[in-house]
Amino acid sequence: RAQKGATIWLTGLSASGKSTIACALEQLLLKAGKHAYRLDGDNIRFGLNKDLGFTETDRVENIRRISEVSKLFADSCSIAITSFISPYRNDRNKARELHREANLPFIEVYVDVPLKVAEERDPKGLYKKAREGIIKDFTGISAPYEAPEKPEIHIETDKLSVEECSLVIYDYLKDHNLI
Ligand code: GGZ
Repeated sequence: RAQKGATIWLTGLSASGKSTIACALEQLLLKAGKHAYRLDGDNIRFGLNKDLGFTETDRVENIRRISEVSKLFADSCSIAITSFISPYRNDRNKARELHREANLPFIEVYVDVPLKVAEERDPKGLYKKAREGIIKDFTGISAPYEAPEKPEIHIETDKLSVEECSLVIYDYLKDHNLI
């Protein structure tokens, strides 16, 4: 039987590990011969969404467009892996609803890390700049992050390795007959 599609929706703070886990998961899926495609800041925020910034209105629109695009990938029998902060519960629920209406699986993954740990990692120095007020509206510092209440998968990236995190998602897909 041909592969079904699905969207794996990663959500979490900056520096939580979303992109790294998305890459590792994509590799696992490709090695298993599955179609997978990552949507992230590099291919969305610099292209389709380059007109958008980080105000609440812009983030809502960012996530709305990504929801529609991921749905198209899932509909084309690919596994879409999105890695965006997606800080608002309402926007993630709308993405879920969009998939539900189209009868496409939607797996919300809460990439959970304590703010303190994300701030210590600070790979791009953005938290430091946010604390100094150089970057405004920074998620976790000066803009909200609404944690998922009932995600399909909850991973704590300060407790598991990248490989373990990606395997948790991969095993979930297998167990639910999605790959
Ligand atoms: C949060 C910001 C901001 C502000 C720039 N707030 O760690 P990164 O650098 O590589 O990932 C973050 C990315 C967040 O973009 P998203 O499209 O995922 O956000 S959202 O879902 O909320 O629309 C960070 C960088 O962009 N960045 N300014 N103010 N993150």
